Amino acid sequence: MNTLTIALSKGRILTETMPLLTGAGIELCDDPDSSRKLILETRDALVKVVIIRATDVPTYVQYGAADMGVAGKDVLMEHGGEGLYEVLDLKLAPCRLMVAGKKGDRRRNKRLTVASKYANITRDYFTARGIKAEIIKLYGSMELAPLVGLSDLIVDLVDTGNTLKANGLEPQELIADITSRLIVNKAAMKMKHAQIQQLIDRLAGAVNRN
Ligand code: PRT
Ligand code: MG
Repeated sequence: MNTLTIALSKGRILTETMPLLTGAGIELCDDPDSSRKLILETRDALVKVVIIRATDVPTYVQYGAADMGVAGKDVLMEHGGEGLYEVLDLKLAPCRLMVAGKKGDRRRNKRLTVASKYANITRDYFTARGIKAEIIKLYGSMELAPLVGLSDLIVDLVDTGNTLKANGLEPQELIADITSRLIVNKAAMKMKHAQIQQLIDRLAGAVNRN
């Protein structure tokens, strides 16, 4: 039997994935919320969990540093999906990836600027619609950009819509419905097929019971 490494990110992905892993028979030895370890052992000596930044999960899986991982569809779309399979919709952390702008402001400047941490998705979205847009890459607090004149629009995740509303913004166009997905390294899928398939099946069972 081979070792299996699963990449997860702290925050909502870890919180929401934990019960599914437990349902699939994988239990962590340490409490991930209090532990500062980046590699967590499980009760199964062959299965380890690594804790990394959400946007780094596809990269670890792509290069085989982790065999599998859990990432939001937003993060996967932005990464592009090279070197990995998206094998299961875990139906966790649902939200919408949207274009948003100042409330009531539907003007489209000739030179449109859009701020987002999803630079690739944003570029593809506007290009596909024949709209020339300058993309400004940010790493957080996108909602601020239109308020201080950095951009006309933003592309960001929306759940309740409260964050947009609190900043005088409104959702304007839906780019994609988002949930968390289970991803698997392409080579690992071949080399460790039986083990990985068994875990996928167990997780699928846990998703259906969730
Ligand atoms: O925080 P960090 O920079 O380390 O990484 P991260 O922000 O990528 O991680 P995390 O844990 O915040 O998000 C992980 C994944 O959760 C995302 O990739 C999404 O797939 C998913 N998810 C689901 C969300 C939300 N819902 C969400 N609402 N991620 C972020 N948000 C943020 C959104 O960016 C905005 O700032 O919440 C705010 C909007 O929420 P509402 O309810 O006010 O609309
Ligand atoms: Mg965050």
